[in-house]
Amino acid sequence: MTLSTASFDLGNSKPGVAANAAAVRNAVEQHLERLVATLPGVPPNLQRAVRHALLGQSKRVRPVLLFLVAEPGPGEHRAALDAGCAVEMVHTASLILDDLPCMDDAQLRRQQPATHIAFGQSTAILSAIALLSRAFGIIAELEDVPEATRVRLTSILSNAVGWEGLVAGQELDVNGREGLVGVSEIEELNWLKTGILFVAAAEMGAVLRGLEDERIEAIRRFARHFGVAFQTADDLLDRSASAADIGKDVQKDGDKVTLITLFGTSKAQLSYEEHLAKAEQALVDSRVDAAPIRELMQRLFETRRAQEQ
Ligand code: GRG
Repeated sequence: MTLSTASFDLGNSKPGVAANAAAVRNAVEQHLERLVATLPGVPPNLQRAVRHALLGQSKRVRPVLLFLVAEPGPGEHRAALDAGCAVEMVHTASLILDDLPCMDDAQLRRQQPATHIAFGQSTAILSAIALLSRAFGIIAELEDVPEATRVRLTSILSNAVGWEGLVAGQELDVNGREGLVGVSEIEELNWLKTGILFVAAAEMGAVLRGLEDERIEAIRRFARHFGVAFQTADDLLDRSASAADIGKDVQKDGDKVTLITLFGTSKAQLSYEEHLAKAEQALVDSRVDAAPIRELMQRLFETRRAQEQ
């Protein structure tokens, strides 16, 4: 795929000055649009379904996180955006599948009808597979990134998605919740469903940037706590927010075992605060530029707090 005319405008960020989270989010949005603007040879209905799922209203947390950790120089924006958008494609594929009647049976996603509602189940499943495959194609084709790095990125993403990753989390969520009896089991599920892709995104940013192992480990720790806090906040919102507020079905957890159903809202809130504190410590340990990452987290969690009220 060639994108030779693409520009990578990050608004008011200057070379050598860390990008701010909002500008990166805009750049991600534009880049996603470019990646699926013209898809010659793709059946029009499938193309519409892919665009519907991918370009719906989203916070774009994972690609923004990847980019902020990567801190690319001006000539390196494209690779960081490509890699971030690949993670976003994987995430979108997981949302399409999660919403299907045989899984969460959701109607609304990203402020619009879920993909299977808009296009039918068969096209929804095919668009998820298409997005998942394209994600790995993008990583394989990253320009100006050494082959060894591309292989490493592929391995990180593949492990995060596969049978020890998102897929395992979904299996436990759909068919194994009754086996969850304590905080650690539920947090393991939250890790597999959400934390693991946060960690993959952040680690991919760190690998693209060429950070040494000890700092990559701190980044992984940061993203793990951030992701688990994010999932707990999501569970809290499922109980308290309206569908119109968050643009997806609520009360979907129903009888599912979560931190909240087992231990109540205040325990879940406490766990969320503890994970945020640990995320902050790991961020400091990683010695990446923390300011824009804190900005990303503040925006996310402030919006969530407002929606909970
Ligand atoms: C083969 C890719 C693939 C997945 C198969 C279906 C499945 C396994 C996993 C589903 C995992 C899942 C849906 C977890 C929920 C994670 C979560 C917190 C989603 C909401 O993320 P946000 O809030 O959404 O970042 P937006 O829409 O803002 O991007």
